[in-house]
Amino acid sequence: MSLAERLACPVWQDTFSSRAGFPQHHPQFAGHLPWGRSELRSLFAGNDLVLAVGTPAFRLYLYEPGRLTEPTTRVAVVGDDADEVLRSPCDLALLAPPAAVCAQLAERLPQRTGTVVPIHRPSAPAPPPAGEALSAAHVVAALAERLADDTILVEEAPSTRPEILARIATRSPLGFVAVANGALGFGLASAVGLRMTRPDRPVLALLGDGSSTYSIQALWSAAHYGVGVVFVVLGNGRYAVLDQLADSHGAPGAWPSFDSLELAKVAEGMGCESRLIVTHEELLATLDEVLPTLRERQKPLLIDVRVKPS
Ligand SMILES: Cc1ncc(C[n+]2csc(CCOP(=O)(O)OP(=O)(O)O)c2C)c(N)n1
Ligand SMILES: [Mg+2]
Repeated sequence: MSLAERLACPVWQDTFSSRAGFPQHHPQFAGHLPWGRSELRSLFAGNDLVLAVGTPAFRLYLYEPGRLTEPTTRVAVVGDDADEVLRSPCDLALLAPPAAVCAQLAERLPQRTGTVVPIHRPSAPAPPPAGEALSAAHVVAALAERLADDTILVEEAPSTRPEILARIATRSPLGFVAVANGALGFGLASAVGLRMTRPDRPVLALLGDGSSTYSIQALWSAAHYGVGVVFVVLGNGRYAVLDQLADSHGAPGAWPSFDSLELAKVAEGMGCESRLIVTHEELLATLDEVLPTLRERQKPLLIDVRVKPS
């Protein structure tokens, strides 16, 4: 943070990051990098130098032709993972502990001036009209208004991730945990492990319904060992992100939707209490009741919120 403040520059979080490397309520936090080459290239076009700290340059998704950055944008990488540093296409690569390098640079560099365009955070959506389903945005917005700053938010909600990153500012170290390579099954189980090792921190897992099933048996462990995690499941009844990908290629996916899956009942079968939420009033009332218990709670709870696919 001291280096960023010395440089007075925007700070971006890398794509598909499994942690937040910078406080996201800081006025220099600029947002999350896009995962396509062309967007990345134009985003950095006005910058003559990009310094990637503790992350490769650059983790992207789905191939697009072209350069990663314009020729006028030089890239330096500082990291302690030799493989990632070696693989990063850049002008300067430094294999060294990132924190120490940043501290040294901050000491040696003169103070610069500059302003960073404040990040735009969407306002909470209006409640759905009577009889209409909730959207994932309702759930994320309600959480954004209620989570304590030191909450560990475990994310494994593929189609809702952009919504989560846009609405929830991570404010503390370990405040955001996800799996960097996109392999499902980490979220539910890791939330249990995190709460066991950090009982001083509130832990909430925000999960897709499909993703929840990959390590659903961790609910039994949470119940058995008295682990106070709240799992909020976005029950859209499908692999929405894969459906979107299939649609973008002009063909329906080969996989079925699973509207009949009742995760609240599965949780009960594992000895984990559960709630099924359908309306906006139920959502707000349940979060108002449950979230204040997050810090002290000794048993898990799964909240299955029925949402329409986004
Ligand atoms: C172990 C594993 N299997 C399959 C996939 C492919 N995959 C990526 S996203 C996804 C669907 C996730 O569905 P859900 O959790 O319901 O989230 P939604 O897209 O509905 O938001 C799948 C199956 C994967 N990433 N990892
Ligand atoms: Mg889903």
